[in-house]
Amino acid sequence: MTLTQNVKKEAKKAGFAVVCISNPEMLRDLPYGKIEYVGVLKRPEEELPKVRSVILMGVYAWDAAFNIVADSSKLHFNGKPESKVPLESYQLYYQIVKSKAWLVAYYLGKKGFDSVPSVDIPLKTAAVKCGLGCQGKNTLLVTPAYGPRIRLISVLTTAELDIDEPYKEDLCKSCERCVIACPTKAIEPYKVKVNRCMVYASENPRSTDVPDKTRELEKRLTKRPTPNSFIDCTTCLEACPIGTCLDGNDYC
Ligand code: B12
Repeated sequence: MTLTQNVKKEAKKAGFAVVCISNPEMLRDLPYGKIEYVGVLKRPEEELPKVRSVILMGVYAWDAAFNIVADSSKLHFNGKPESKVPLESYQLYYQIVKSKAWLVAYYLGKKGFDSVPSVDIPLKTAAVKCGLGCQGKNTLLVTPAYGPRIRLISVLTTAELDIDEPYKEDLCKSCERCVIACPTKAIEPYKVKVNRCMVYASENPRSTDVPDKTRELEKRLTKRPTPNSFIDCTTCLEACPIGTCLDGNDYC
């Protein structure tokens, strides 16, 4: 077996449902830099200067629990913040994909290649470039087998691996169920109005750029299993019929 085949086998062994390989050259036109309202998307070279290949992997997120966020910025001790606890936010699926990705990075490390997981490159568009699926109207990566129910991570490596072909099909066609389903009307086909997305509102409880209506709906609709945790909204994702194979689903 070639190194590429072995890497893909390791990724599957680690529990990833999908895997594909790209390189910095193929990924040069992605939306790098500042994202409206939230964070910065980095180039693979900023994460690992001698990177030769970028492995994109996704876990199948089959349960709402993947989206639990434990957020100490709102620590609820009789309404007063607890200053001894550091401000941190843990989203369960990031812990899951990172622990699995390290197994792939270690495998390549043992073969002599510098390798590091990254969630800071533009994961959706990178995944499209090596064939995992298309970017849907909800702007998420939509895969033929799992729809958008995939959570992504990359491993950057100095190993020269065989790259996969970009995905060409538009799986959404005329479907707009995600656009219709969003309670705050945050989605236009292929675009999210970030400050209207309930996920942005839950993750930024003190942001003043969230419209009152969105804030009100977020408070009412977001599930809070404990005072300091919430389950990120996935309405636009759950509305997607691709990869669900329910009775009467034409997409199966
Ligand atoms: C910032 C961010 C957010 C922000 C902003 C969302 C956004 N769309 O940017 C907020 C907080 C709102 C958010 C919410 C969610 N997120 Co988020 N988020 C990210 C992050 C960090 C970057 C996303 C990004 O690239 N933004 C940059 C902008 C430019 O990208 P964009 O909106 O996709 O814009 C493109 C399209 O509009 C497209 N476009 C425009 N016109 C057209 C026309 C056509 C025809 C086409 C094809 C495309 C197209 O071009 C633009 C540039 O590429 C990624 C992790 C990562 N490192 O990639 C996770 C990520 C995208 N999020 C993810 C998830 C799951 C969610 C949520 C479901 C919440 C949750 N449970 O975690 C919601 C879904 C909301 C939604 N529909 O986007 C997953 C998606 C997995 C997947 N299958 O795609 C990721 C990849 C995280 C991960 N590790 O898996 N997220």
